Amino acid sequence: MWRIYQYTLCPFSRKVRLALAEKGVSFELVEEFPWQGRDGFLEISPAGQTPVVVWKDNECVLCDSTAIIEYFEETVRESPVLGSGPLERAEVRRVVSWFDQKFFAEVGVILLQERMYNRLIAQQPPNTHLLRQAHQAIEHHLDYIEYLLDHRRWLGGATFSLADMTAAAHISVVDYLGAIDWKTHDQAKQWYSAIKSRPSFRPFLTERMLNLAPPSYYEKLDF
Ligand SMILES: N[C@@H](CCC(=O)N[C@@H](CS)C(=O)NCC(=O)O)C(=O)O
Repeated sequence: MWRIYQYTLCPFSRKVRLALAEKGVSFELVEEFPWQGRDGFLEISPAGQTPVVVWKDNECVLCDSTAIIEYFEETVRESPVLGSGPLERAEVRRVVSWFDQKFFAEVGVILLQERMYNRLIAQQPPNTHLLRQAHQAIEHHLDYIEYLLDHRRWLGGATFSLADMTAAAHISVVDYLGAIDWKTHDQAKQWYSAIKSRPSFRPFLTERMLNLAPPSYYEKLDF
């Protein structure tokens, strides 16, 4: 059985969990908080980052969400997540990179730092200036999702793909932290609602970070 070292609000771990579940790969979860810098964890993760995916007694160790998913895409033929042709795969990878890099830098990492880490670990008040910037950036990203959905059925093209899983993974963490105003983004809301209903996504609705509750609408399919 594969094991995923992760914590519930890590968007990159959510992305890997979604992709593996969609491909029908079974796994168990090991809770790992990267900021603790645990010795045993640094042995399998040189960068000290989650997620890490491990087979049995570290016979096979995979790090970095993109490298992990590419490995499973190459070794498990069922339910490809990157798309079918080279052009489609290039577009899926572009959207994945948009959310892993741009969205995470402008929104995700700020909210995780200010609303999770500062509150639970550093016990400091959040930086309201940074939070305001992140909230403004969320609006642009939701607009961009709606722009893509004006032109195609799913974010990466005609079929549900890793582009949708990655975007939903990042958005779900920010949604858990109460930062999304869905009222002004109906099209993005419909897209996210469809992903929330998938069996691969369901575990996220009920998982909780200790001492940090999500808003009440977070777990609702009709929110
Ligand atoms: N490029 C990595 C990024 C992973 C990442 O940034 N993970 C965060 C948790 S969400 C982490 O471990 N941060 C701790 C650190 O960077 O020291 C991936 O795609 O897996």
